[in-house]
Amino acid sequence: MTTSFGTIGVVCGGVGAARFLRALAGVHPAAATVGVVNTGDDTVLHGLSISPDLDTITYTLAGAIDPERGWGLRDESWRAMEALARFTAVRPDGSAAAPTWFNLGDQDLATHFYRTARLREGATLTEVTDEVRRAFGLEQRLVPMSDQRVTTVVSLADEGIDVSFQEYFVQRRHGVPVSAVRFDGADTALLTAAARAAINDSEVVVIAPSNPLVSIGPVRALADVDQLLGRRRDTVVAISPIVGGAALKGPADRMLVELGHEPSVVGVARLYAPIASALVIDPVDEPLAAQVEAAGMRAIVTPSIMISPEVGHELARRTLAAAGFTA
Ligand code: FO1
Repeated sequence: MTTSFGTIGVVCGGVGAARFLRALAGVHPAAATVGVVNTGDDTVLHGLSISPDLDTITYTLAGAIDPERGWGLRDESWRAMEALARFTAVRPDGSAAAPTWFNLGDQDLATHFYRTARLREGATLTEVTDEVRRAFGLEQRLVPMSDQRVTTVVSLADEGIDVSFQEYFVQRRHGVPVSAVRFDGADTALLTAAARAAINDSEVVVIAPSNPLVSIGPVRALADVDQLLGRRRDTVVAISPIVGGAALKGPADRMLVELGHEPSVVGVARLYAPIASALVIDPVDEPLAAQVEAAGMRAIVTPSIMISPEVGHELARRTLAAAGFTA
């Protein structure tokens, strides 16, 4: 067993990852944690560069997240969105101006204004993310998976069209069947140097309880990521986002089925076995532990629904211990 303040790298999507990072901060120094964050959900609306997963994690760690929604800022107002609605009546057919289906709160807009302006000045997303992190007073480091654009594209089974992730997730409330997912730009986009270091050099890498297909999938689609993780899989631990056959949040369970995977911890284990040696599963899934092991991963059984800080801390401790690391 190692006891140290070594760096923990966490491969992250949105809400589940944010809550895990918050829990991790209770058992490990925040400054020794690096989140490698999915940017496949990023979008441009009103000319603004929006990075939902980066912002969800930043706001959660800063204690500024809206606790009910799990995204956006608490005590938010929506005056800008209300004012935008005025223009939808006069918008000519075919114009995409003034979209109101994606809700941007008045304070949240400030983050997008800043990110957009800095990117236009030539800053990288890595630099801007660090500036936003410092503005919110976070000690954890957060790094985008890539400084180049990678776009998660979802093929809709019924409509027979391809849409961006947010058009699927928010506009259609992730309520329509999906026939395929792809990550445009992932074949040429580079893992950022900071993300590569977090994945390669951290003492432990945790794959957060995020959607394996559309949150962790875009990170894995970048060149080298699976090889880097696979080379050190003994110290890579994943936390299942599926508990009792259902997603803790979002459409992961339905997506797994629609894309040909089993919607259970066993399906998750089959996806992660090449890159991680252990899968943390909730006691409700203990009967499937042998199948997780048959899929090639050690099953670590511990409560994984972070209903209280204590449960979160124990989850974080057990996750690190699974890689031989004591917090
Ligand atoms: N999710 C919604 O369900 N509806 C929204 O209108 C919405 C707006 C939004 C604005 C900024 C932001 O950072 C996140 C937002 N989200 C919204 C959440 C976002 O779509 C999801 O968290 C992810 O992309 C999935 O991880």
